[in-house]
Amino acid sequence: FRLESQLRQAVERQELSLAYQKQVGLDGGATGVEALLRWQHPEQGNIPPSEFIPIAESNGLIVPLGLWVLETACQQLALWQSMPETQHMRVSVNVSSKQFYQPDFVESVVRALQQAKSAPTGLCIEVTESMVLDDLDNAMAKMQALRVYGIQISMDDFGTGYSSMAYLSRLPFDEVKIDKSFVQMADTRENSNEWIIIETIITMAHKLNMHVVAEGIETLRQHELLAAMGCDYFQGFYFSRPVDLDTFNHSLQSMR
Ligand code: G
Ligand code: G
Ligand code: MN
Ligand code: NA
Repeated sequence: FRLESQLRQAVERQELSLAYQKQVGLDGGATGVEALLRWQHPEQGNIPPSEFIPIAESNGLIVPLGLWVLETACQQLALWQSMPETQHMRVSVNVSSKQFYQPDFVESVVRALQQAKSAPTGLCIEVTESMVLDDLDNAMAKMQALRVYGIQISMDDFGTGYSSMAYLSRLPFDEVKIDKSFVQMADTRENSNEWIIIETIITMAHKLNMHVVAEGIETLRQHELLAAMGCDYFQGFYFSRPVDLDTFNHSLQSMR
């Protein structure tokens, strides 16, 4: 209960921040970032999202928190878009089911983009399969509305659900993110069957005109195998951990 009331005040007290984890293309250059919410608690230090996001989901706080994430990410996106070196950088934002199914979700995303004066094509919304399956028709309508604005949609944690394959072909995703558990499982066994599945996912996604991001890349071997299989973008500790904004901007500069 204490954590809950403290979370309520976290936005005003400026205890929330976004960490950014870069995504890279085949040449190793940064193509975008995933924004990940962080809570710096005054006494307890950094509380992981796995602890406070479920609380926020159960009491509805996720809606204002999620809005803060969107607004902050869009402001940062506008800054990157205003500089020639980073003008094509894409920012991916995670949303929760409760947030996504708010009747005014699409409007709130568009408003955040407009207020920040950022181009919608630089924003990607990450949704999970289980979220979409909660209310398929409603989800479809929201995804189509987002796409009218040029906002991208990613299916996060792909491979962990039950009916991923069937729904992927029916829903207007721009991107599939192969879940890190899959990438890591695949690396633990020689000639692992998981690699066959990953390769199949990549082939299928490409045929559906979606690009593929592999997350949870921790080793050179994983990167090389996935690149050889035609994966388009890569994310994971091998390239960078999620870092604060200053660290991220510095890493971009030092790459030049
Ligand atoms: O770095 P990592 O520990 O950040 O994130 C753990 C989990 O928390 C991930 O599943 C991620 O999707 C989720 N998460 C991180 N940031 C956000 C956010 O801003 N909104 C929502 N809904 N989930 C987030
Ligand atoms: O569920 P979602 O994909 O949004 O979560 C992203 C989560 O994955 C974050 O908690 C992030 O810190 C974590 N993550 C990112 N790269 C790696 C990695 O290479 N290895 C592991 N174990 N976790 C990672
Ligand atoms: Mn994600
Ligand atoms: Na994921």
